[in-house]
Amino acid sequence: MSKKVALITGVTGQDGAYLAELLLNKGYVVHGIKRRSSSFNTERIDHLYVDRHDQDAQMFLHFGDMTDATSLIRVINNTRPTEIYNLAAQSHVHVSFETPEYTADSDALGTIRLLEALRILGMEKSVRMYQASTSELYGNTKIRPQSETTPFEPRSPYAAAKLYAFWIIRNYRQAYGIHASNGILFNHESPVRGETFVTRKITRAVVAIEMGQQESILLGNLNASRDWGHARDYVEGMWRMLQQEQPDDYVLATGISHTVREFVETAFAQVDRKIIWEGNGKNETGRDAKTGSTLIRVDPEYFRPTDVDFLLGDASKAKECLGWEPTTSFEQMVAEMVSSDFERMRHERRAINLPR
Ligand code: NDP
Ligand code: GDR
Repeated sequence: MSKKVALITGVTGQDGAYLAELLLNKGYVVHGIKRRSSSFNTERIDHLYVDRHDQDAQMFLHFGDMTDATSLIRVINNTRPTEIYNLAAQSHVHVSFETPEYTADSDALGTIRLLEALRILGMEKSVRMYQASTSELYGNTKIRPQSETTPFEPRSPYAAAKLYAFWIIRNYRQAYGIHASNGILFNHESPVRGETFVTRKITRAVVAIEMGQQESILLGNLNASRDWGHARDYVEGMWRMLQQEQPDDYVLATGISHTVREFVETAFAQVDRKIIWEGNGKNETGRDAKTGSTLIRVDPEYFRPTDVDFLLGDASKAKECLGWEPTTSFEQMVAEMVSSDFERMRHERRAINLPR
């Protein structure tokens, strides 16, 4: 039997790295699209990559960009995938308020460029496609928990762009019979989560404070609540969606929501620090219960023009149809992230030979 061939856009990102590893372990040939950058951007997948001249090479990288249709057509034509995972996106919600047009270009129009590339190449009946949709689509809906039938209320340029992508996937499924599925994924994190998302920002800060390299951390909305899972579990769900006979849309979530404040408390608990909160809103601070030193400060800079207050997912459909369930608890995930950041920072210290 010939090998399955996957193409991953956004292969250099958190999910791209976990998914590439999963697919390689399943025996796929994996092609990834990476964009040109002035500094190295393949750190998350370097451990998976072997030189393409090597006989054992199963993973290949290609330059391309979601804003450049010609590059997408060329890569798809050259690689002839059987499955496409569209993970590439300007994925930072706050940044999308600063770069709304670019966010729409890469996240919304990028998706239609991929779909059209399949039609242009006559591959719309032979490829299965996964679209990285998001719980941000629900915005501040009052319906809890949120499932596949909950109406969307996007509250950021990012969410509005992803809304277009969600619907164009559905439309092309209906209009042209493309096997394209939306995964409506709630927040998922890991040790390789981007450093500016709140979870990784916190776990890095816990370690930097503990190692005496930083005194405190500046954060925004501590009351926002998210349904946080582990990226390793969620990429398994993506793959399962494309193994179904029929394309469909599925929520992946843990069914438990925690505030940013609780994330902070759980992360500092890993180093035996208890936080005492004082003040409120934009004047709130968090102090170390033992030493009294201020570890958390709220900075209005990190508040968004509009934020999403509370997300809680209902993944019953994925459980029933895909047999998918999260395997990592919130506490396990936070512990893994803090411990990995410790390892990384110790290694960096050694590398630059700082005194201990
Ligand atoms: P990351 O931000 O870690 O990765 C995004 C990837 O997209 C990176 O490889 C990035 O490249 C690439 N990229 C960005 N813009 C372009 C472009 N114009 N052309 C080509 N590639 C581009 O995101 P995650 O891995 O966390 O998320 C994966 C996808 O899932 C995203 O679409 C995100 O919006 C969505 N999502 C994520 C959730 C989460 O909690 N993680 C939840 C729900 C949806 P580079 O490395 O060069 O920056
Ligand atoms: P989110 O993730 O917006 O949910 O999008 P992020 O970690 O950026 O924010 C979560 C919540 O924390 C609040 N917050 C802060 N956020 C950041 N980044 N930095 C801070 O200092 C800070 N302080 C408080 C935010 O206001 C927000 O309420 C992520 C991305 O991965 C999207 O691509 C994905 O679609 C959704 O998750 C599901």
